[in-house]
Amino acid sequence: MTIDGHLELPGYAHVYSGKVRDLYAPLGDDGTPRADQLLLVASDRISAYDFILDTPIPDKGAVLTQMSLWWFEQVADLVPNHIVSTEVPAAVAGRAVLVERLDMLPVECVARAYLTGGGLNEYRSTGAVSGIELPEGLADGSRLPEPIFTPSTKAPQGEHDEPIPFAGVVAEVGEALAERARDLTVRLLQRGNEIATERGIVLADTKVEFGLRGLDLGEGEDPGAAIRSRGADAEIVLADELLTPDSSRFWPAEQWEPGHPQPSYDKQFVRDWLTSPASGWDKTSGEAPPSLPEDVVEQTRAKYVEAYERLTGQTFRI
Ligand code: PZK
Repeated sequence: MTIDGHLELPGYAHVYSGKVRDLYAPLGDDGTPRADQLLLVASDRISAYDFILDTPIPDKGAVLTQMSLWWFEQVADLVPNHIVSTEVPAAVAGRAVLVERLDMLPVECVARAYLTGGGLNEYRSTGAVSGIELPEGLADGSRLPEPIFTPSTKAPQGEHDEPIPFAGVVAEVGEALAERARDLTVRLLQRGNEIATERGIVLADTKVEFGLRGLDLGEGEDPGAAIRSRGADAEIVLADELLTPDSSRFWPAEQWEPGHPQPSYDKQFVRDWLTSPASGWDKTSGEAPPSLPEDVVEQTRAKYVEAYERLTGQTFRI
């Protein structure tokens, strides 16, 4: 471990760390970072109430990585993906993938099949979400008549993404690419729910990341300008993770009941303990949350493994 918390991986240069994942660039024969590939490493870190907890959930990174890989296969007929290889250093075995380096679209592609969170707030104040008029009388957790595209900005680390209308995506990437990203995002969530709901999991919403293959950026060229002018001629590729509990709200299908916030499939034990008197923590205090007790860690690990096993029908092995 380095002082700033990421792993020291021989043959790789650390590029960037998100809240729960790290990016590395493989070094080429000349010892410099390759421009065409990245190593995406999922950690066992977990967030709750906008904090990264100091207690890891063992195997979370591996479960979510294997789940993404499985989902990529389930949607391979809809869109190509960025995976190059699952052969990775032993230190990150099972929780890292080697991926094709793409030119990422500068927007968050979000689809919602059920109404909750920020979408519900928008609906309550305007009757619409992302400019899409919805029927009256919807409640927290209601299933939408059909999944909708509700994009947001890509906020810098530590800031929150802001919802934008579809026209904002068009302004960033051009109309043809905006329409492709919208249609793909909605189809991915639809496919996800066709599979997940019959296996006991509702995917309320999801955030997906797309990149472009073959944009062929010139030296010093502005990527945004290149995407707007030539993006529609490039190939759109699914990147990052797909339909995991970190990118999507997972709800237990059996307990789904509109009219109140739905329990989280994966994080409910963590939330319940953190907001119970046992934790001694006040989520409005601004203080960092306390470490999790062993039983909460173990129950939460079991939920991630259960989600993987229910979805894939495969036994999780590290
Ligand atoms: C890329 N992120 C988000 C993910 C982090 C940050 N295939 C790609 N090509 C180029 N860039 C990215 C990807 C992917 N995936 C993804 N940022 C850039 C991210 C994981 C860990 F720290």
